[in-house]
Amino acid sequence: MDLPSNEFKRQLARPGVTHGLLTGITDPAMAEVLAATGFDWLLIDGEHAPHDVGSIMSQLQAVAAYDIPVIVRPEVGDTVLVKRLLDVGAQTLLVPMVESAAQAAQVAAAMRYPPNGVRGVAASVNRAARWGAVDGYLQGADHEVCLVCQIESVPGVAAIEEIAAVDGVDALFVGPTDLAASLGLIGQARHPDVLAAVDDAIERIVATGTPAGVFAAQPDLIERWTGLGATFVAVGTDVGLLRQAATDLAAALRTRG
Ligand code: 3PY
Ligand code: MG
Repeated sequence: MDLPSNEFKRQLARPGVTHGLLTGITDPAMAEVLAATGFDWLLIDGEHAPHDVGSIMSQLQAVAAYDIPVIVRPEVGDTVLVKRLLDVGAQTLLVPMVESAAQAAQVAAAMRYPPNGVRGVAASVNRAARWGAVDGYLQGADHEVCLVCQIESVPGVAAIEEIAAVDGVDALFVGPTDLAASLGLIGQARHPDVLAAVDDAIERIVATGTPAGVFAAQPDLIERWTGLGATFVAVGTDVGLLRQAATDLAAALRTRG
């Protein structure tokens, strides 16, 4: 069989804006429910959700039946963890808190086989190669991986141009929540100084010619940051959407008496 194409990487190369959802509920059924709702991509959140490599594989398997690409966010861009996630079939990784070109280069190397990188080789026993059924997996895998570095701290913002220039970095994604904390404004992601810092980060990423993404869960912020050139936007989380819908329903029932 053919090596699975990385549709998220193809989306990045096309003009236009894509919208995705974060999933932090670890059950495979949750990813499957979201896969059929019409979004352009899903992001499995291994940074903040209680995931392990096995539960991430189960969500990837559930979503594989649907026509939607998946990004996986590991808790850290550790070389061994990156290898394990790629081996279970993740193709796009969103690595949190990248703050230097050296850090980005380490993750880029972890995602590619020698001589391009340092990824360990075991194609016949991993899901990425469909347990050995994919022809030419080892030769083609480097072309289908996609690295998105998350910019979400003052040092990360300062290093945007250097990080974007690293070979193997495909896109940068701005995290307003952690950036607010790094600016001394924890919990105030809508503070004018935070919004201005996100504006600046997006404009500078766009100026490098690298695709820019951002987390923006409110319509005005989606408009603001796509207006500055962000082309892939995480617009919500499963927990947030579920909680809001349940809270609204309960409130509506209470007002009926
Ligand atoms: C942040 O805003 O810090 C994020 O990580 C968004 O996903
Ligand atoms: Mg963050």
